[in-house]
Amino acid sequence: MKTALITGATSGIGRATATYFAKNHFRLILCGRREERLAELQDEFSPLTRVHTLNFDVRDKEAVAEAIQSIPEDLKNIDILINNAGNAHGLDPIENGDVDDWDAMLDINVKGLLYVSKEVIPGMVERRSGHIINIGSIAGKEVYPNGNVYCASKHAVDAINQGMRMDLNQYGIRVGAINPGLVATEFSEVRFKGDRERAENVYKGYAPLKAEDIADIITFVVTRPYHVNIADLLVLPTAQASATILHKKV
Ligand code: NDP
Ligand code: 8X3
Repeated sequence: MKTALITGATSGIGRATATYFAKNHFRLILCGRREERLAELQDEFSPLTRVHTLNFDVRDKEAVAEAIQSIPEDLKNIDILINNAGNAHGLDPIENGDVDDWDAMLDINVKGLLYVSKEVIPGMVERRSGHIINIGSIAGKEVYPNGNVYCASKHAVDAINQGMRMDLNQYGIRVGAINPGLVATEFSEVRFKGDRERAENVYKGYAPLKAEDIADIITFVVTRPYHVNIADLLVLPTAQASATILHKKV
């Protein structure tokens, strides 16, 4: 049975992916900062599979290394890495951007993804096997007004995904990105710093993707035969045609 490590498993796409993987009896290493949610996941999935939780902030290099090195022996051979932890912070024109928001997006979405990968990849290289899924975004394919630094962070994920695939090709490690459009999760609540009304408005007037839609696709991707690597997927709600074209019913 495969072992999967999911970052950002406490909410949204990561949590839904954990649910799909648990139903498929993948062994799970679930990561996030919110300890009580990790405890809930442990209780929920333990009847289905082996679950281990890791509580760390992906921005903290030492904490990432310590947490991943502490993984129990029977789970150390990670077959699947889902680099999912991330968020947008703010939606401001560049001239009004908050430097702390910029730091958060670059430190979490880009550097955090790298820190986790740095700890997991050597084992995959040694075993000549593994599958890495990087969660990018339509914001990594297009830039939209006020998206500036979030878009930059997801364009970086796109580049890292391509670079990882090239460098790890010789070891038989599969690397691919899933790039969603609008998915109704806690994403907008984080982006708008707890402003629920503004966050809910993002998903009103059309049918956004659900976290489960992306989890279903991730599960499909990681269950293909070994010779199949789904390298790069853009997944949009039907109402969305691009980063800026969204058909809302008013
Ligand atoms: P959520 O806000 O629901 O989930 C984000 C997850 O990331 C949480 O589990 C959170 O856990 C974790 N996380 C955030 N910051 C940190 C940190 N510093 N250290 C460790 N974990 C962290 O959003 P989504 O599920 O929507 O987002 C998941 C991924 O999907 C992100 O990379 C996002 O950019 C991407 N995405 C989302 C889209 C959307 O429309 N929702 C569209 C395209 C891409 P905790 O707070 O417990 O640490
Ligand atoms: C999340 C989707 O359009 O808010 O990456 O950037 S969007």
